[in-house]
Amino acid sequence: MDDQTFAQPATALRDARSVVVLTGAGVSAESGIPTFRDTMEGLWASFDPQQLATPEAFARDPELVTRWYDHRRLGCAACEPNAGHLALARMEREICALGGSFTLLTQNVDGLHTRAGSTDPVELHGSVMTWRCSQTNRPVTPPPPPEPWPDFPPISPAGAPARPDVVWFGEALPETALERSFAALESCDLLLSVGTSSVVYPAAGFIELDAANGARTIEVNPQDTPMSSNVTWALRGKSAQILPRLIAEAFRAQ
Ligand code: BJW
Repeated sequence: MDDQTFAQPATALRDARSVVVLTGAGVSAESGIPTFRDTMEGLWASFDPQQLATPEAFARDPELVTRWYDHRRLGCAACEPNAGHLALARMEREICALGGSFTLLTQNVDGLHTRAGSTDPVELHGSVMTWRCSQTNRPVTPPPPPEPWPDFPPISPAGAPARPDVVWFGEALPETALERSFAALESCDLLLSVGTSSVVYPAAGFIELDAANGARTIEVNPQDTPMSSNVTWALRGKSAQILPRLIAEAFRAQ
């Protein structure tokens, strides 16, 4: 991709007063975390993530579902943020230093944005690192990584199965996360959508919503998505390569 491809989106980023970034699993791919729709490997190769990430699967087979999530909890804890996460943390610092506002909305449950230095990202789909009682919703603390839960499903002090604090298909997103998202989207003049297949709602609708509000939009993804035809600029490639380049171009010393 030549420098010319970055010129317009980089200028838009530098001039934006209110920036929203929406991330998906692709941003963590180069940390070694498989994307949600990647084929699963090893023991989990025969399972479909879309079938496991549901309240129905947990009710039917809590042992299987909690084993899968604990496998992912320990996998995420063993991974490090990559250049894409670090670039987004820098983007926040640069925009805020210029007096602008910056909001990071993530569909990821891996906690890597916080570990990379992003301030208070909105975790739309929760976190695999925190767990709660499935009956009372009170937090239940998992063993520190790399220790797995001793039993599956883990049982909360209230005597009910514990579950990861993530949002499954058919469940409502956390109210405060939605409120913060819509408040940021309403006033935003630039939205970046990074590493998401744009098929899971409500996050998949954010690009259309912002485009309708007159914001400019940038998609960073190696592949087309159902939202690609709606974006102002599509930057095709891996986020760990594209984001550092975009930011270097936008915020290089004048
Ligand atoms: C790279 C890369 C690199 C690769 N660099 N990029 C409207 C229309 C139709 C359906 C619905 C609708 N509204 C709601 C629904 C139903 C449903 C839904 O959207 N279904 C669709 C599948 C059709 N939505 C819901 O159920 C939501 N709930 C809801 O709306 O509730 C309403 C309600 C209100 C009141 C009461 C009750 C209910 C909840 C959705 C929750 C989604 N949860 C999951 C699981 C979380 C836990 C877990 O991780 O296990 O979240 S599903 C899964 O998808 C996960 C992800 O966050 C999410 C998005 O996936 P993502 O991040 O985009 O990953 P991938 O794998 O799909 O894509 C990776 C991308 O990266 C690809 O594009 C690659 O090309 C790219 N990539 N390498 C950059 N290096």
